[in-house]
Amino acid sequence: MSKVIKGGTVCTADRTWKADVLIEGEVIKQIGEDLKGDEYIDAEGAYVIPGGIDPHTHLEMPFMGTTAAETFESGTWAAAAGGTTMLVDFCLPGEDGSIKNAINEWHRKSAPQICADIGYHMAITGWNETIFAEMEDAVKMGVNSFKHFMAYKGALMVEDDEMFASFQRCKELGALPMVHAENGDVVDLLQKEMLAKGITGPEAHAYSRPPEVEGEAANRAIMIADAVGTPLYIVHVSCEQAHEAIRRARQKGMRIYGEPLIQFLTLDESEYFKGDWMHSARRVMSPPFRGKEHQASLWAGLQSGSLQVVATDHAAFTSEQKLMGKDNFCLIPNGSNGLEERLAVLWTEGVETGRLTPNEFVAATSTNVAKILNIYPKKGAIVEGADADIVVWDPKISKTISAANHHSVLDYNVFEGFNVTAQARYTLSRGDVIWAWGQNSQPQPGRGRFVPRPPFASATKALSKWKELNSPRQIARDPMNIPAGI
Ligand code: DUC
Ligand code: ZN
Ligand code: ZN
Ligand code: ZN
Repeated sequence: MSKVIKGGTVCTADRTWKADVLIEGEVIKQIGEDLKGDEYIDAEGAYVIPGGIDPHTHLEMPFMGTTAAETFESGTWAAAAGGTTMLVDFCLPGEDGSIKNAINEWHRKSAPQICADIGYHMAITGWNETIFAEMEDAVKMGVNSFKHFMAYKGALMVEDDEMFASFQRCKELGALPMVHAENGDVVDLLQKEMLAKGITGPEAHAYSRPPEVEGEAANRAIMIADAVGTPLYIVHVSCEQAHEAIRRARQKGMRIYGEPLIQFLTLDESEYFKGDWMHSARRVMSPPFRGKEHQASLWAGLQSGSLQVVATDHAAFTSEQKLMGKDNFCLIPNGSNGLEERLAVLWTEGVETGRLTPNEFVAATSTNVAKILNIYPKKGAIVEGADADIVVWDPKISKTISAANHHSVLDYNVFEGFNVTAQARYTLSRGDVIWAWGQNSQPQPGRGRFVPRPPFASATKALSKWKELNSPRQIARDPMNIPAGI
């Protein structure tokens, strides 16, 4: 059975043109004019874009004494309703510390539930010989990115020497290191200071995680990556200080990637100072929302390319779960929603305002993610042979975001009341329509698949330009790169 997406305007990361898209089975067969098929999907008046890929989610994640409420089913279903056809979720090692077991556990939980495709990143939360060895197994299992928490002291945080060693291992394996950049020691100290002063509410969350602690950690991680000679992906970039570090490193030739969140682009720190405990607690995430000047910096980064993708860090905790921290802000489970809202909010606040072109929107929500995470052009592209993960994106459907009609299991929505001006008319996952606006679509758990991501080919010159010019002895440390005569 073939299908034709008919009469739309195909919009990819690099161009926009009127064309039909013919799908056969799970893949795109042809793109052209007046294509014929067994079935037709109406795209008149709409854009035809690659399905969104959210590079950063936490579904059913055990965290801070509880477990994220969004399930693999509800999360992937909410994603589909919002035009996202794949997400990349973070695996956390369990009590035994095994990476391999964690991946198998994620498969066990996710496989029967997922309505859309999924990939994994792996968290490195300690360092020993087993982890070193199992990182290779993880890569063989299709997980080629490893996240390091520089915060959450006493729980998930890794030390600098552990991070250095793990980055070296990533380089060896062709895997991408990632960091949660916040100085965990300083955060820990500031949290204690707040509590000692009797400031126990969610506003103290913002006070205890100022932009400087993020900027410091981003700089440190970048320098460690440069010492190793590896690319680095910095998750949830929220502020100018971290963005500035990324810009500077990129200018020197380093492959540093930065991921702002849709929440950071559109919600600011005033959310913590409304004098409404629950309102603020629902918006507690790390890093926290920032001032408007930081938002301007993030938008500028997306425009200029110094920041490449927009994610959600979707980690959904119910109001009841948030109450765990009612007497102590340090115990409020960190996380907020965005999986369903990411595309519509970015379109409304980015494209409708003229900050981003539709092509830049596609790059940030899909294509750049696929490229950086090494699944392009199977995902993130509208080209012949690619998976038919496609969204018929209708810029004329407006709606008001509300917990009353979202698909998340959350009892609130941090974007409550936002008016968005575009929606997914249809969402296709590998050729099947899994969501149709206004047509009472139902989730199809178990339909989604795990997408293995292969290791990267290493660049022959992974070191920064600056290092090449100024530090021959440092280059000599890399056995692959010993200049003659040194
Ligand atoms: N930050 C959050 O807000 N939630 C989950 C993990 C993280 O780093
Ligand atoms: Zn994080
Ligand atoms: Zn409120
Ligand atoms: Zn996260």
